[in-house]
Amino acid sequence: MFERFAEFFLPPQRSTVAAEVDGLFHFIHISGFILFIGIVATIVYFAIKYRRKSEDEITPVISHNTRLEIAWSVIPTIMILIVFSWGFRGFLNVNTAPSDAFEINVTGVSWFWEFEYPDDGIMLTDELVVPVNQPIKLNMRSEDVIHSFFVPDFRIKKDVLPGRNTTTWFEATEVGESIMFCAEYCGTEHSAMDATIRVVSEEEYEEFLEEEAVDIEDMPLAELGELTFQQQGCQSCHSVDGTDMVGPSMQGLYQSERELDDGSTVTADEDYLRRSIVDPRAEVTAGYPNNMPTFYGDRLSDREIDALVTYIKELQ
Ligand code: HEC
Ligand SMILES: [Cu+2]
Repeated sequence: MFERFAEFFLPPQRSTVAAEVDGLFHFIHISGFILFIGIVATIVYFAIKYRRKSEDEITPVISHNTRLEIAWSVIPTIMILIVFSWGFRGFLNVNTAPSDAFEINVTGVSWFWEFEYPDDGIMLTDELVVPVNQPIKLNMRSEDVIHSFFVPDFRIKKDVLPGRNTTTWFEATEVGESIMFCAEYCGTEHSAMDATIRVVSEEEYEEFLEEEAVDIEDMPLAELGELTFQQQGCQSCHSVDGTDMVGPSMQGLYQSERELDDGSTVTADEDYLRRSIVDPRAEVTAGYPNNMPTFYGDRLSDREIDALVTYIKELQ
């Protein structure tokens, strides 16, 4: 019964800390509700009982009531101490990852998330794949502004800051998909800054690692370009079907005349495409904000950049 009641108000409990967080939430919620009813009922009762009954009625002088004063000091103090110790225990629990946790690096970029598996050389953007019943520690930082990593099903939320590392952790308790999103308003595409967390069994996780570790050296350039385009979050700002997003669409870009914000024009040849990726702030297309991330030059290999250029050229 209580479980049903809990899930009526809150998302499913899918991590080891969820039940404790919810317990405290319901304690505060229900005791607040009981107090509210009690206080309102007392107000109504007193208003009726002690209403002015005649013109010359005089109120008796009562200076204090010791028993009542002790009661209304001690009871709330006890309740606050319960909430404090319960909350503090939860706070420590949520902030201290178990020492055997598996680590994943998370980077918030306006407006997508990157999940990097340092030991396996895997980088994902639109989903995070993790094994069930295994503590996962997230080392998080932001590439630009303040973002916030929020997974309602796991009851975790932590700010992700530029120039500083923050961490959080979770242990998923069932196989399935949960949604995570940015909970700090961070600009135009903030509402699209989400990702799926796919919790899989131990065996499926092994399979996932094998699949992801595809030999990129053997991949045809255009295919690698498409993969890189998705894995590097390009698609969160650029469409490939002509739709205008934060940045211009990549469709039909190759060989077109681009007008820059200093009034000059250039032809979008291979070299321009490459320059736009490795040094995006040098030439800014008119009518668009100058906010493409500048890290791609360092991050991508020459082959990956060639692959992106090949892929964009084919989007006619
Ligand atoms: C945060 C949003 C964002 C991301 C992520 C992003 N870009 Fe951009 N990009 C822009 C914006 C805005 C412009 C237009 C302003 C400018 O020229 O810098 C642009 C311009 C470009 C241009 C030149 C387009 C033109 O009209 O001449 C190319 C090519 C490009 N981006 C490719 C990429 C690739 C490839 C990636 C991924 C590796 C990527 N971008 C990631 C926002 C982004
Ligand atoms: Cu954000």
